[in-house]
Amino acid sequence: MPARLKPPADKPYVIMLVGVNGSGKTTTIGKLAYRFSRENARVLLGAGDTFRAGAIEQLGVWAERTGGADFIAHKAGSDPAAVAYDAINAAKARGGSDVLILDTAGRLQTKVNLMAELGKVHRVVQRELGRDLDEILLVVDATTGQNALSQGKRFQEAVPLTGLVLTKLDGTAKGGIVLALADELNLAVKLVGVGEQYEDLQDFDPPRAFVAALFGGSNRQ
Ligand SMILES: Nc1nc2c(ncn2[C@@H]2O[C@H](COP(=O)(O)OP(=O)(O)O)[C@@H](O)[C@H]2O)c(=O)[nH]1
Ligand SMILES: [Mg+2]
Repeated sequence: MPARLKPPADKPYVIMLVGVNGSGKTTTIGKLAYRFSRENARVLLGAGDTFRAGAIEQLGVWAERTGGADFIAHKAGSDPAAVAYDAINAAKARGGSDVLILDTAGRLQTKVNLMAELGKVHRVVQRELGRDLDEILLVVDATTGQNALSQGKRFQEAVPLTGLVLTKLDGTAKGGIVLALADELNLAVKLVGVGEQYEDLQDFDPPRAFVAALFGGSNRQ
């Protein structure tokens, strides 16, 4: 259980990842599944990206690699809310899952209909679960510039975000924008991606020097 995530109360513990294309949602899900599976949690992955070619298979590969997470998918092009519905109900079934992680299609924050679709997926999950999701994480690529602020605001309007994931920090000394974003949205950075392998996910617990380095400044404090 990553230390910065909300402690589990009810089963299933439900996490949904959202963000623009290529930010690292599916990879982060693989890493999270690996982490939960290592703690002997029974993990179910919901293939909510029904839009991008290959996205369902990509998640399926992660499910296998991480030691047999269960996997719920519909056909490519199908309604992501229907996938979410089935995933929640499979997770809730007797003998169901400890953890459900829902993937979503990447979407530009400027596409109003896609943001509305995300809102619909969220409402279906909430309704079927009978409570709020445990975590709704916005995944942000560390190399993103000022655009991260507009991404964050629009995603927060569409769904109640609970935290941020900063990915690709291995490839850049940037990433400072996410701290401005965290401040703007009043959300914590909870996880950091530092590579493409399933071990490459860290809890975000930065020493001051690290924060200063991210801002590109000195660490005189
Ligand atoms: N170097 C590096 N690459 C990453 C990281 N997270 C994701 N990626 C890569 O970024 C690309 C897009 O990731 P993906 O998970 O498919 O993004 P999605 O579209 O948001 O689901 C893939 O090539 C991943 O391997 C990371 O933390 N570090
Ligand atoms: Mg994806």
